[in-house]
Amino acid sequence: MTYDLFIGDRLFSSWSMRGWLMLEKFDLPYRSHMIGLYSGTMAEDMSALAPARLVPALRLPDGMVVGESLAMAETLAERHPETGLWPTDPAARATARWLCAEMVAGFTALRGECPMQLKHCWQGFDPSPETLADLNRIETLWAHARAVSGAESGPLFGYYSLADVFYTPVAARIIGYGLPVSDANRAYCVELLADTPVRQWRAMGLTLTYDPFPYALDLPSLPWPIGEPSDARPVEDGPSVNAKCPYSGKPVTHFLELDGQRWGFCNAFCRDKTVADPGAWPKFTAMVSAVNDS
Ligand SMILES: N[C@@H](CCC(=O)N[C@@H](CS)C(=O)NCC(=O)O)C(=O)O
Repeated sequence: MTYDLFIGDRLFSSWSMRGWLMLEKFDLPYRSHMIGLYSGTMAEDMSALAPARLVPALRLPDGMVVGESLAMAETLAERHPETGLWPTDPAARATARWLCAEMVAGFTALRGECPMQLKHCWQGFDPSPETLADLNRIETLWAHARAVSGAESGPLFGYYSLADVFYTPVAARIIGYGLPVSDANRAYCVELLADTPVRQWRAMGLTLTYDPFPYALDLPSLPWPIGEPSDARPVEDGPSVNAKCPYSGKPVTHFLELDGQRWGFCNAFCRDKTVADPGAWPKFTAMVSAVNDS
């Protein structure tokens, strides 16, 4: 049983990120398929999924297609009640549904003014009063969720649920545009973004380069605040310390250099996602530690 998930460019497609987290965070089996959001091929790429026309879209193992993130979430929760996609407590579950529905329907100023991008932390961004009102509303909803669940920090309902999935791209906007929220809510945002799957999503997004960069601002930017600074860089040749790719076990063909050592991978994508954030990949870090700590 495997789901097919259709997504757009990872650095920018906030809804795709939600769709992916629904599967990845809850250990549901899936294959990802990229749709050309910026390449001009979107309509053609989506044609087999009609009438779905936006990403994400989900194809169920029986071939049925579901569009719209909230419908995907409900479908997965119904099919996998054991996974805890929604909180188990009825009051928490109702509140989580409310937060997700309001995310889908609302915050148009924030969404329009601060498109999700996972590369820059813009400095000196000046949000409009409408965006500040959206942020205020989001903080009110998060406080309400915590009052219902009793969770003072961490996931909104005490353990990771669809509510955290739906607000992860909001966290990326708060951090990426330096938007004003309470210290506690900033810490929650950083925690969401520091989660290994989110780091992996971002690292995969960084394998693509954009010229011009979508949604660029004429502002200085700081490095993304999550993940260790690393001097990893792609290199043309080996030999590498390892003969087999840490991800697939296949012979290595693509190489990176990190801290004076060369490491190999079986394709450019896996090499480049590792260059983007080496610490986000447990199979890579375990391989490096096994060699260097022995
Ligand atoms: N309401 C939809 C929104 C999906 C959406 O807007 N996706 C964007 C990418 S983040 C998209 O497909 N944009 C392409 C377009 O508008 O043509 C959902 O909840 O899934």
